[in-house]
Amino acid sequence: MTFLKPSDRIYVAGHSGLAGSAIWRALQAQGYTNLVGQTSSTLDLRDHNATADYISSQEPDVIVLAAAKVGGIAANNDFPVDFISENLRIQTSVLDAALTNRVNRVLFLGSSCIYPKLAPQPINEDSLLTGPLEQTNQAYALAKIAGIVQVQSTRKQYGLPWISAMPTNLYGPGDNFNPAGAHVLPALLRRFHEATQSQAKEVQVWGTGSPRREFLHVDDLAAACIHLLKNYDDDIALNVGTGEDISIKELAEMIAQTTGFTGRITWDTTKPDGTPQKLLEVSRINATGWKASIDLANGLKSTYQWYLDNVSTLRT
Ligand code: GFB
Repeated sequence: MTFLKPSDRIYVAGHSGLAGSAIWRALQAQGYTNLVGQTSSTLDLRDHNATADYISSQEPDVIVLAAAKVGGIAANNDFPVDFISENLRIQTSVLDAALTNRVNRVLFLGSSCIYPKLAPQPINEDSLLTGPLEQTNQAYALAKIAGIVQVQSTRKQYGLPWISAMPTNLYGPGDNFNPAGAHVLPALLRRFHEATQSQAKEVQVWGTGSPRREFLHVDDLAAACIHLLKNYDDDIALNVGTGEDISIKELAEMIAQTTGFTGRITWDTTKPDGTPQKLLEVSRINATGWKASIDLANGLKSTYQWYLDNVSTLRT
């Protein structure tokens, strides 16, 4: 069952972001060269009409919807209106236009933070919508859940083989290292790097350090997305993860070692911890033949090197 042909025109919405740029790179490396994409400055996906015009002009065979307004716990906590409004507009713009043009294959990216705050761990796909959400990112989570339900509804009402994936926390080249909006891994890489450079005696990390997080390198995610586009056709948004997690404290210690920081680590418990744990159960996707391959120690090293090579031109 192959849904992806080398000649297919593939629109990667969000192709300059963390996930989208990795998917673009992986598609090119696998010989898919009929790729189209627009940056947010040339096409505002929150604009329903502009998006409809673009998709009908490009007539893609496949759309990967990797565009979203994303951010770490602080950004989600501080700007919930932006996260729900912008993501709902981006999703309905792209998915409505994909339906109007009967785009045969759509892959929508969810996020592991959309599971219930206290879902049994590791989290099985069947846990979706079975309990209250984590307050700090409920707005974003509800937008993402709406996207998954719109994909499932299109399968039911129109019979189109659209699918969704549910990635865990992502990291890697092209990440957002801006302290205000960054996720924990890039935020700490930058903070520990700068502390080492300035020979600071201590680095303060948010929260208690006890929450646990699973980190998937974005090149692993990209390989999973292409694998699913080729082989998967069902309603469930398959979990995409490594199946392992670590505490924020262990992550901070790994990043201190990666960046050569030897000072003290202190904890700012006025900052939120967020979900205690969100480890994904990945037996379903593993059974389809995909497994994560980039371990966190090596992924951290290569991402730190990417940061050093690009720090002068980074999104700040
Ligand atoms: O990646 P992150 O910001 O978001 O991780 P979530 C937050 C965890 O890392 C919390 C701790 O326990 C924070 O207290 N942390 C420690 C820090 N130091 C820092 C720091 O300097 N910056 C940040 N950001 N965190 C997000 C959702 O949840 O997961 C998003 O809010 C998205 O919607 C993302 O889904 C994947 O992992 O808690």
